[in-house]
Amino acid sequence: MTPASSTYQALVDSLGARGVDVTEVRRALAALEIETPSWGYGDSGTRFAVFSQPGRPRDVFERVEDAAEVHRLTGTAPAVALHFPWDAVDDYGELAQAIAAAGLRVGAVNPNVFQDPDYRLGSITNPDPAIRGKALEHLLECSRIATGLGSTALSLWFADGTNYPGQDDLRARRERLEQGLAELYAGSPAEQELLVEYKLFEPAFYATDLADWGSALLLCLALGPRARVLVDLGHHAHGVNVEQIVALLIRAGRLGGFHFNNRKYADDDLIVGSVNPFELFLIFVELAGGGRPLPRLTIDQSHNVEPKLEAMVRSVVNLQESYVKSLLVDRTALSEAQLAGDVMRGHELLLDAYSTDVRPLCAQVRAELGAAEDPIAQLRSSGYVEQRTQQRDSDTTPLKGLT
Ligand SMILES: [Mn+2]
Repeated sequence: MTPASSTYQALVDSLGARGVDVTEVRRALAALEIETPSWGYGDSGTRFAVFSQPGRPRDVFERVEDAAEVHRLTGTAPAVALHFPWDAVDDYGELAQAIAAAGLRVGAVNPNVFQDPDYRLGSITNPDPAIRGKALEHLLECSRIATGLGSTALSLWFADGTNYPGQDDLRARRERLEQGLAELYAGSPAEQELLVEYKLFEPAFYATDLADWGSALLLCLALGPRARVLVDLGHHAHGVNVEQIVALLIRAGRLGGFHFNNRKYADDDLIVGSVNPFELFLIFVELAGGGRPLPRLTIDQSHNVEPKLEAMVRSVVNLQESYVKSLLVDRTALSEAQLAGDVMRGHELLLDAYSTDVRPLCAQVRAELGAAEDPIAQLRSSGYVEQRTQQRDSDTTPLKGLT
């Protein structure tokens, strides 16, 4: 017996003694699916600098290649979320083929209505109807691209908002938002989910048009059943209880998905679970205990000083571990403690699960999936990054897509 397998067996024995159905936990982890973002692989930066990394992908085809490597190592990242026009190509059939050949599928499609100079005062809330029309046309185009690529979700985030009191009429902006998205809803196919993401502030510093889960939920309720709220961990005020938002949205049947990342201050887009792993665990406790299938789970991060591929692998591994820990919560005992008003027992039951070292179990399941027992070590020893650096940084062939 190898040291790794003896550690695994010890964990299985101790979980069994606690009454955990280990087979069920392993099955659940094997079924976990995380979408990684194409935009998380390429160059990114802060407002102050972009630090290019050796071997970074230069177009969507190379970003897909890196996403496939993350899935190969972790076994849990079979879908890649795309962003347009960043991932725009002339031939979407060719892109679909490349994604399938890499063993992946397309996750959510993310339109971009925040970069064009026309959107200085907003996209679908802009006071100028012509600019609102342009934004709506891009959203509808992305809906068509999503359909063509076999994606079942359009993930919507709007940078819309105002910087000064009096800059625009708050109610008029809301009306424009509702009208524009109602047109998108009507113009998108029945199998396409519309995920509505909210964010407290930035780039708007006075009033963001979709600032919180309440404003997103009201919009979704007005639009219809396939409009659901997307929660991004970096988009709340400090101290906001995100797991409670998750519980409320699950209860309302309107939790559409997650953008995982972590933050210390604002929308920092750090590796998920790196700053506040306990919060991540508590979110999974709500997700796993909601009595519904998990919603769409996507990573939305920007890796600036850390190696991008390793950061993505670490993120998926952190999600695997957090999810497994949430499955270890003794729900029956928890419910009994809660009904009995036993405050400390209820809290202790969560700590029991959170404090369990689940790494051997995750390693075992990854191995069974044909992925890596230790994905980080395998990435480092495989030479993947070095090979891509050599190939990509010396290749002068014109690229097929936008960078
Ligand atoms: Mn996001």
